[in-house]
Amino acid sequence: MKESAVHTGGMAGRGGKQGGADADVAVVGAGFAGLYLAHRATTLGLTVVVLEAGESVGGTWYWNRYPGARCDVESIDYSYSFSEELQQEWRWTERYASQPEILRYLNHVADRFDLRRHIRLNTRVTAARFDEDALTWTLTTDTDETVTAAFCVMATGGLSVPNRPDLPGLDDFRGEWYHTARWPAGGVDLRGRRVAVVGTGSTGIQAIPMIAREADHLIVLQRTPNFSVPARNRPLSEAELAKVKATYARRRARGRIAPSGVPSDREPSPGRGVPPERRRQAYEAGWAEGGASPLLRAYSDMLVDEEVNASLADFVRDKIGEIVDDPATAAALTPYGYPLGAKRLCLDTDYFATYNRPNVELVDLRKTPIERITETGIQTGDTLYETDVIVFATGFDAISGAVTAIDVRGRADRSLRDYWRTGPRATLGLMAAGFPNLFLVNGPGSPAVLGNVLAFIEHHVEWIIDCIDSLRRDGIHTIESSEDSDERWAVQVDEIAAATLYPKAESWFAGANVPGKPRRFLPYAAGLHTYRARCDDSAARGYGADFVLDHALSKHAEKRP
Ligand code: N01
Repeated sequence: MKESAVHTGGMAGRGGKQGGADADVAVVGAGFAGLYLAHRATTLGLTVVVLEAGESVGGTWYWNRYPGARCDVESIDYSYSFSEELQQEWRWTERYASQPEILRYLNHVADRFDLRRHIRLNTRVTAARFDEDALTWTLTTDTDETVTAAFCVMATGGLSVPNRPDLPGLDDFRGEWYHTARWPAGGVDLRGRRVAVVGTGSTGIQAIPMIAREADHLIVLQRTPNFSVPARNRPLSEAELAKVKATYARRRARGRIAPSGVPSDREPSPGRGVPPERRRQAYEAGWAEGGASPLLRAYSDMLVDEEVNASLADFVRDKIGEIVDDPATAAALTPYGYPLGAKRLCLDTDYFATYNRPNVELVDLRKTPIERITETGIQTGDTLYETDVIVFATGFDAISGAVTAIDVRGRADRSLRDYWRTGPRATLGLMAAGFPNLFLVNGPGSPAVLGNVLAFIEHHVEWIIDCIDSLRRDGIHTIESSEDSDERWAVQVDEIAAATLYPKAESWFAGANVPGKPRRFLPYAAGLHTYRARCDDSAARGYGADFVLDHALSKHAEKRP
């Protein structure tokens, strides 16, 4: 067993109720959230241990190294805003940063703020158990190391547990297969090889054009066609960056109160009643500009009004027809049956044009589903597609999957997996009943993934650490939600979603992509601005309106002689 680091200072070091713990705060995950948690906590004098399964910091940007991986929110916004010095000194090279560049940035942050001393790499947390006597969390890891802390924060990422389809015969496959979220660090040489990609979500749509350039032959196996719009990625000029940096703080402040966490210069008005020709002009301008926001925010009612949404969906369908040469392939690639944006809108570089290449073939799995994997390829209803490499771009057990992958036990041995069996729920998306002092970053019931995740992460980290700091100053040992408040919040999240077009798609937002996962729309869809105000109000009122404070301690104290 490795020796646990012993920290001084903070709550643990001051010999309070939770004084025997290794740290005040244990953090699971060293991605964007985990790094900022470590920084924010230590700045306030708390001690922190961050446990990370990967061999480097980076979280999702460490694991997702597939060809073409890059962010789909502009780099200047998809980055930390907490440090003016950091945002002034870092230079993003492209409008949408690539995975290697984002990983370099995260490593820079770890060094710049001296965070590595709090982080244990190559350490996967397998279980977390609340000790009702000591009022501490004990985290067990795959290295046999244990860490105890007064507070535990799950910074495990909303998209970190790969969803690999359970296809019969995969073990017999004599070629190689990879999930995009576990792409080998050294890359995969696809030159001269036959490659099959399963899945056409954001990941597949980024990877397919890159793989097509390298592979001898590429077969794309598509179950559901997706809406995708041009990213129009490009290098960022010095002049452009200087302009952003001159007023960066103001831009960030606007992002913090924007519904999607992405700052916008204009407030859209409703599209209903706008003549079709004017709408089309707006869409043409958005298509030319590139990115999701110019189209999704062309009108304020885009995600609530079916008719307005259909006008944009038709526009994108027409574009697909114009780009793809073969009419049958274009038809197979054209999405129908769900509103645009109800699944996350994909951004691409040459995705649809890739199907004009002679070495690329599209298989429509709605007509002939995959039956099995054979020794040499993929067998659908009528054809065996022989291949050397299979790439699964099949997504994630999203939002709740990384937390339930850990055996989390709260009061009276309550299992989080069991508690969430009928659907993940957590008050304000931050805490689940029976799990005192356990916080979730971007958990179910928070905006989670509906916009600029960086803005959501920074908000959660600040709220959580400020909460811990406030409890510490007030001498409160535990905070937790109740089943009633979890359910009330989940109902509110459902009601908000029901007023939008989101539930009209079968998506991972509601767990639809993982067989057996309970269906419940997980993200809070009323926007970051509303959510932030609600969380701030809870804090301003001392947390007691939403959470139970010190309950464990008093209950425990009553039992004491
Ligand atoms: O996953 P997805 P993703 N047989 O679930 C198909 C973020 N992200 O990794 O739609 C055949 O969207 C599935 O088909 P269907 C971003 O938030 C961000 O692409 O279920 N096919 C679908 O086509 C994104 O939304 C960036 O019918 C199967 C695909 O696999 C989220 O990650 C980049 C199948 C999965 O699509 C997830 O995107 C990339 C099966 N058994 C990703 N199972 C950035 O730019 C699944 N599929 C930041």
